[in-house]
Amino acid sequence: MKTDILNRLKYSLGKDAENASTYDWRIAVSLVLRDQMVETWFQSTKETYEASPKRVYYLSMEFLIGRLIEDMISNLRMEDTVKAAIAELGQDYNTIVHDEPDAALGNGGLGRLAACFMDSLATLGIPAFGYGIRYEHGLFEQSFAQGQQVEKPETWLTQRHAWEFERPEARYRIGFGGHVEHHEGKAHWHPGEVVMATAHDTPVVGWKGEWGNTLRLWSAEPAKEFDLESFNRGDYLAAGRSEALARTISRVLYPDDTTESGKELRLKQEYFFTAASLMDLLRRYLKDHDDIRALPDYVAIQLNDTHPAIAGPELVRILVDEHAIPMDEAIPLARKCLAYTNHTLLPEALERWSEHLMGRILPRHLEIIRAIEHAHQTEFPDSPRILEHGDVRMGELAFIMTHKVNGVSALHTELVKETVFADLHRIHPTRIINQTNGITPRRWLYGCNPSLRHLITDTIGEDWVADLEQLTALKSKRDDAAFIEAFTASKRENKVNLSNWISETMGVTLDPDAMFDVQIKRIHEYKRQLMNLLETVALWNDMRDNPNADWTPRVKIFGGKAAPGYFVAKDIIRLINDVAHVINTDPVTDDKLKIVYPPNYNVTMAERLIPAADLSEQISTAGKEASGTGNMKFALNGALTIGTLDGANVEIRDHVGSENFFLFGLTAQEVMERRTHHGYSRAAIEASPRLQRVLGQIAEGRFAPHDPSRYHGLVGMLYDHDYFLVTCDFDSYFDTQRRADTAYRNPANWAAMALVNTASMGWFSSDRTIKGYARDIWGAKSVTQAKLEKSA
Ligand code: 26V
Repeated sequence: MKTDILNRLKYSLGKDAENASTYDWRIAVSLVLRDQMVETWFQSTKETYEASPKRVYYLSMEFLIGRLIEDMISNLRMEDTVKAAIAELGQDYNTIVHDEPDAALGNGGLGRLAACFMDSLATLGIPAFGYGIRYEHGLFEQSFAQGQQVEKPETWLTQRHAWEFERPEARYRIGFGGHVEHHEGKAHWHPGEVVMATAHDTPVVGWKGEWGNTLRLWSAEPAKEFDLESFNRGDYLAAGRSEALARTISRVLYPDDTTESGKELRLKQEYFFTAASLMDLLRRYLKDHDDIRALPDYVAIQLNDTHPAIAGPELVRILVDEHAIPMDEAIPLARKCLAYTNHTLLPEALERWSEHLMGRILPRHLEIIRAIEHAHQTEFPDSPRILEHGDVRMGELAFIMTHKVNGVSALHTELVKETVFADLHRIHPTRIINQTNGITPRRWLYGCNPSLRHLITDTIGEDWVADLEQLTALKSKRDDAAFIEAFTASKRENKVNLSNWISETMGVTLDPDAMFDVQIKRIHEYKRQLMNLLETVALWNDMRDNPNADWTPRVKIFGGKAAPGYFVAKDIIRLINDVAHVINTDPVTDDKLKIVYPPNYNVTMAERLIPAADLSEQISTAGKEASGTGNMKFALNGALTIGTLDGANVEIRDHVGSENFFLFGLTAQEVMERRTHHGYSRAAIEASPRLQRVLGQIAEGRFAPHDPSRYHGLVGMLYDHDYFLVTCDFDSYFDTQRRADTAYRNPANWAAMALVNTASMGWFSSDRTIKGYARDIWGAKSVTQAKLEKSA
């Protein structure tokens, strides 16, 4: 290993050990690890060609993978070797590992789910490709200036990306615009603009390095590199213009996960990566099959939300225009290959494109969408329409063009059936199914929580890493005082580590024995960070009223970004920081209450915070959070949840037991009902003196003395249009928090409850989720499993 690293340093980076920087060392180590993966990767490709199984293609606009180096080291089981080599080379392992920038190619849950799925597909030995976009700039970097969010472009690619292989041979022409000609019943699309999609492959190797799949990300390049004619004329700007325009397509990840709509560039990104992915998978298919009609037997394409929903019309276009398959046959053939996952019910996040824009950017596709609409209306005259009020509705298009539609938690799937797709569900009653989300135990326990990992492995062996249900064996330790003590010590170690990091980076001193209460996720009104903050102020008031009472010390930790154009979310961020400033400098509550909000929450920060949490905040307005996956990560790492009956919280509570979960708040049904009451929020505020007091303080400028009207808008909103029912759930939330305080005062009992959480979370492994997709949607098999069965 040492020699390999030094060789890489010398021959790939042109450096010797004396002059190497941390960056050089990190790239050298990464390249050595990448070499190790390549063997598995080639072997998997070879076995896939031999077995000719069905392949899975996961199309996603986002893959929020974070850092890869530790994943690689642990999946390859090389921790000891790598650590020893680095130490012998006189370097520091942690410094090297922490030098890697996060690959932040996603906004939140949807992108992180795609990353967990890639890990599980590889661990299960299912032949699969992830297809997405190689954004030059991932999700923006967040900092705070006087408490307000400031966004800076993210620049992970200014450094070399050690894990990828550029594939200059995998290049496709992607057309936009232009016009369509019809002669003799055939359509000919003549695009007005062409860009090239070039592939960059990152190997994804599963647990124990037994199988490797590919994450193939497309970057956009000009079709003709450079306009020499303009250059020679001396028009240097024109010479570079078309190049710049083409590259714009993969330049930046859209940072808005709900309200961004109607943006031409976004539509181009969607078509760009979808079309390139389909061309690529069809080329692979046609290399060893000649019957295009057998495509569904070999290809399963999963659409991660509607972002790649243009895959339906695009596949039909290829079948009809390039393979001369009649339209009425092409539509069901395409449908058999495609499936769609819905990740949100928020109306503002349901994609729609104006017909006008669609016709301008993708004229042939608009014709095909009309044909799809016509065919569906003919068969089901009372079907809802894809084309409505001059818009193309991507949800309806995705539903109609796929053979399975899934929700991401039991509750969410029922709501999908009852709300967004109620009419389509009546027409196609077996199309909608549930696949509750999951998380990879490799990153979210083995990798991020070494102290707990060791304790578990010492107790039940190591097979849990690829078979998480084995954690149930830990339930019997609930009454084993020595084990509970070790479990508590592991949590405390993680809390001390986090406290050290907070003190170094933010200068705030935390008491590791206080309850660490964590809410980390995108800032959204429906996720109700505001309710958490109001409860914090109410608790502070009570503490100040009665400073000598026996309080349970708390640290409230927030993390998350707001979309740059989401002004209410940005006000909430500012208020958290303003309140933190006042509370953290109050001598009366100094040893009882602290608020910390480290900036730039990302995957790496989640890996630090989750293992150190005692209490997990999952407090969305019931019916709004499709699933949540952070909720699973916390419970797996031994935090108790305070939460509503929303998304996967419902199933987590079923698994861990209601006595080990702090439930509060209105149900999804009650939420819908409450909204019909006139003046519900004013009534709730009037009924709660505690809430009234807090809102009064905020409105008066208690937390912004030099700008007292700063939060009038926010407070006014709670009085008059509290759409997410913060006011209605406030009292029950506050009371439940006090129940958590009381429980925390009995540490052994708290630890036993936390242990039951860890021990009960096996079902939430993304390995279980992927097995469900493979069985119920894709009809795909594990090649490694088949090999095992054959040799048995
Ligand atoms: C929508 C849009 C709209 C157009 C602009 C860019 C953009 C980017 C992302 C989205 C989709 C947001 C939906 C989403 O992230 N849903 C989350 O999915 C998680 C995985 O299933 C789930 O756990 C969360 O509850 C759900 O909010």
